Amino acid sequence: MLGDQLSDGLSALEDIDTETDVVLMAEVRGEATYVGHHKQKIALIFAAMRGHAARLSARGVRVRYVRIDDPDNTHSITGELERALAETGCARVVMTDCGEWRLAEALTAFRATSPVPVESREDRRFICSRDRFGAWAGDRKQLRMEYFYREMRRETGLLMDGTGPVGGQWNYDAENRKGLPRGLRPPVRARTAPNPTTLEAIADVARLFPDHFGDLEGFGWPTTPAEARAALDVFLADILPNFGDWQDAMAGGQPWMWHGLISASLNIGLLDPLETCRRAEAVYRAGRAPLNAVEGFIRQILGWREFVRGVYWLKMPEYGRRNALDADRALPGFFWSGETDMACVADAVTSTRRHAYAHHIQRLMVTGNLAMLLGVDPDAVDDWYLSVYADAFEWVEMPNTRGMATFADGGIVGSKPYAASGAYINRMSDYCGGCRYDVKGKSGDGACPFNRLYWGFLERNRAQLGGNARLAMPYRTLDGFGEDRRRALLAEAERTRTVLGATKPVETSPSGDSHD
Ligand code: FAD
Ligand code: DLZ
Ligand code: SF4
Repeated sequence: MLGDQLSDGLSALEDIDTETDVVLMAEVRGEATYVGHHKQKIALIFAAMRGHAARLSARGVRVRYVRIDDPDNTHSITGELERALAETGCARVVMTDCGEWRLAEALTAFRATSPVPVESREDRRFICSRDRFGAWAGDRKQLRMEYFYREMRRETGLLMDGTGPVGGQWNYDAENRKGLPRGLRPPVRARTAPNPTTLEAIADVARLFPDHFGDLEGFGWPTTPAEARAALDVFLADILPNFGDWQDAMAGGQPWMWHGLISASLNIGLLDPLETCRRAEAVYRAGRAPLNAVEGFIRQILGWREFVRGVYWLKMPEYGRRNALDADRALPGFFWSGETDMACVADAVTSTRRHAYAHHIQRLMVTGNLAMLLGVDPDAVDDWYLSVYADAFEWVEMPNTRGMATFADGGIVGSKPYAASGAYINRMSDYCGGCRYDVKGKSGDGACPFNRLYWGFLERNRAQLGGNARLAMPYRTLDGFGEDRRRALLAEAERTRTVLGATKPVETSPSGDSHD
């Protein structure tokens, strides 16, 4: 049982015989360092694994639990499988399909040479199976989340009125793009106080992974299903009603806004996605939250989360090599340090460092947008996103990064790049007022770097993007600038790329030990 398979009812355990069977769980350096995960992510996984093992043991299940500081630990999942087989004499291995291509490959290789039969069962915690997604994708020319989402609504009956969507519309996104009115502050959010098991895991990570990126102080993630449910209860009652209206808004020093903070709990198995959607629907049906909020929330889980997972398994491993815009720059060092005068970027990185969290619009429109405008190599972008967030697992991280945020997949996840100048960030946040740069400035050192990078991005990628109908308007504007101004803009954007990218990036070693 892997560190993101901590669900009751996991397929590998559904017919467990507590007389004879042994559950293997192993804390291994291989998984903790294949990228330099944020310290909070490692602490979360270790705490949640330890808690889950204790609950299984209390139910009479025999658990072979290998701790990170076990002197005999081989520090890889397959190494621990081999050691367990040798020491227990078990006659077969049963597992649940693993979530990342990298480890799935290693387990396939293990299976090929295993002395005992190895069975890998479907991960039934997802709403849409990989086969079901493959059947939906079929030979469609384009995979669009919206059409997939409608199928999922019909199949699950979520927010359905007979055969049609509740309220007559499938998607209320247009109502969910409001900027934050001046003076409106997001609610104070209660985090989960670390329980004794969590405190012990935090201490272990501080001792064993001191050089990994990120702070451990202020750790507030649920590490048990009960804690995750309690946090979800509070969200559904108090926060969800406003989730829709301010879903795309950002504010300085406000990491949480009206977001659910549930991705890490969902991804490691402390919460069930379908049950979470049904509970949100019940809040709407009881008249305690408006439709735009509840539909928006359910769409993120039933739509986006399931869609990106389907795309990942459909397209890997080729997807992980995609680089449609030939991006080749290094990731600037301020993605790790947060030391930049760009107030929006500094705030997103600060939140990331402190909490192993940034909300969706920060990931998409601030750091992701900037990485795309700068032309950062998608491998470096993936490495960063996979390292820095508590909820990061490649099946969900990669399609968001290589697909949604940077268009490196060439249009599989989204129909156009989410490229934006400073005007978008200004409209959706209060960052620009306190920034050294002038968001309205078009050129010169004092002008917002996003502005010239945006036009430079369009000009630089004209061959790949010029024919995209959804970019017709910005390209018309760019063409209206005339040849000389376009050339000057491109030159200034290139200088900005060099100046911003010139900060020596911290090497991303496989152990990630130099990330802080
Ligand atoms: P909320 O805003 O409250 O949304 C509720 C839930 O919907 C989330 O918990 C999540 O499970 C799901 N969801 C929302 N948007 C997406 C999405 N685009 N794709 C998949 N699920 C979604 N999410 C991860 O779980 N892991 C990642 O590694 C990850 N990397 C990302 C990288 C980039 C570049 C971008 C743009 C997005 C990424 N996301 C990732 C999606 C999204 O940003 C996070 O799921 C969300 O910020 C988590 O916070 P929350 O629980 O408060 O979300
Ligand atoms: C992320 C992670 C970490 C940090 N540590 C472990 C671990 O020690 N043992 C384990 O079984 N799983 C861990 N994980 C989660 C795995 O990386 C994850 O299960 C795979 O990447 C498949 O999604
Ligand atoms: Fe970000 Fe530009 Fe606004 Fe500064 S002016 S906060 S860099 S968008």
